[in-house]
Amino acid sequence: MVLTREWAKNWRLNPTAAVLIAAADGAANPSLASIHQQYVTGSQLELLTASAARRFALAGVRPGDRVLLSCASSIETVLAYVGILRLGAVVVPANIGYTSAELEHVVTDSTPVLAVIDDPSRVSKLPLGVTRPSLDALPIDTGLSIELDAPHDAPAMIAYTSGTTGRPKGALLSRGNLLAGSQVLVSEWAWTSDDRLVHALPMFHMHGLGVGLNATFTAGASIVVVPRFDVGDVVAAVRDHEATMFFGVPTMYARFRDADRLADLSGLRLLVSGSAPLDPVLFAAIADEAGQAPIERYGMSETVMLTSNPVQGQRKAGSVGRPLPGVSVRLDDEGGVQVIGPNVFSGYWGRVEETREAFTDDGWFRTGDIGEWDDDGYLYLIGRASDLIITGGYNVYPREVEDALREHASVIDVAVVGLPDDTWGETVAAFIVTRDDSDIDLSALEQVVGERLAAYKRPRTWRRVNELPRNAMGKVRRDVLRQQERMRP
Ligand code: MLC
Repeated sequence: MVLTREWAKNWRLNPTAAVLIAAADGAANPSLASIHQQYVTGSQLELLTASAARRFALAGVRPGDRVLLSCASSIETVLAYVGILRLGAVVVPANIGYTSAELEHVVTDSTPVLAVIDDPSRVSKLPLGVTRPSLDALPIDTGLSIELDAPHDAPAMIAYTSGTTGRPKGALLSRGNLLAGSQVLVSEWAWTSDDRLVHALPMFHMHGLGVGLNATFTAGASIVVVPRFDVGDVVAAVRDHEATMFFGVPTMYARFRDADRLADLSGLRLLVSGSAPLDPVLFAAIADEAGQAPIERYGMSETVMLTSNPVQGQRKAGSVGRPLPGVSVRLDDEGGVQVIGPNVFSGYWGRVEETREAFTDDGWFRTGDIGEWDDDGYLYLIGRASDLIITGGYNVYPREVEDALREHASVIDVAVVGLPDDTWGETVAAFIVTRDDSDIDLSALEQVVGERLAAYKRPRTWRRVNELPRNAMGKVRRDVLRQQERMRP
């Protein structure tokens, strides 16, 4: 399916960097390259994504229909993603690490007509079936014309995010939201068609999709996709593809530090860190060894990106920077961060009540984060209104883990908290009160969470306690649990 270019034979391609994409159609710019020495130019990308859109259309997908996308990063994943959007259908990304139960929830809630998924056996009974990202099982492309002129407010993505109220809910983003989110980054980060981004992020969350892919296409730039993050593979991709940018979560930079490879990022024009707080000590190590301070920015599934440190000007450690142009950010009386702008989603799919609660009466979205400004207008995130844990850039809501644990008969009370960790930022810990003062049956509890929750949500620390510390209102004192853990010998 993907065409081979003659000149590509001379291109030094690291076998572990799977894909190079350039949306730009410059003669010198390849569009897609794979470990099999396959390249796609900008015009081929145009044809292949139109073909993907036509295949979806022939299979029966209509504009506005939801299509589940749950795939590892690859050429085919990118083509399918763009194909769904070109047809005017709605992408529903799902983490490939979700258990069957988590995937089932997303399917039941978003009612996709079709699933594009690495392992088709994981989803059943969709109206138009299930296909692999190669799309070979879909009808042959007949040249049917795809002329999409969808309005900006047409839905484009439903991004699932867990919450304080139990099961994950889908943030509904329009085409205009995604476009505004990527356009502003292209201008703020001075992205040009000469840029080449090493993309080692998952292609099922806002960081990898809304920032990595969308902004690259908006800029007409290139991507080297590393299908699974690995320090050596990223270094090789940077070197072999003369990359200019790398975006990562702090855990990725911590792994560079631990491997003593930060200096290998020094040739890049831009290093961006997001999805979790970047420890100022790690910030300083990157600045020292990679020769430039990383750009910290702030985003969410519901909003694409809100703020960023500047390309030109001071990049402050511990700050997520200033509001992006066109995006307004304010703090309420308790420091709660609120946002309004063309990037902000319209609500949660099918959840009227939760949508109403998420917005103020005058239309600002309550992010759930607590912030403060400095005198230069830089925002610092100093806390969270919810008990959200961020581990390796993934959000984990304690409520979801606690609910899973309560399913086990021996658990009579439980609190899940985040413990600080040098590599993961935070790790998940469970404090459990068991029936009859019995010891924890660890393998039984691990089985309970293993059946219900993706690996990143599962506790890594287990403690049996006689009772949970509570305040006068009966609310669990998670700070006390964290403090107790710090004091442990
Ligand atoms: C993997 N594991 C994790 C984990 N990732 N556990 C906790 N937290 C995580 N983030 C589990 C694995 O399943 C495995 O479990 C064990 O940890 C060791 O796995 P590993 O091989 O060492 O991990 P790896 O696969 O290398 O993944 C680490 C990672 C990955 C950092 C590359 O977590 C990652 O890609 N993170 C980025 C997440 C992201 O894109 N976030 C953006 C959200 S959008 P076991 O049981 O098998 O041993 C957003 C908005 C914004 O937040 O602003 O960007």
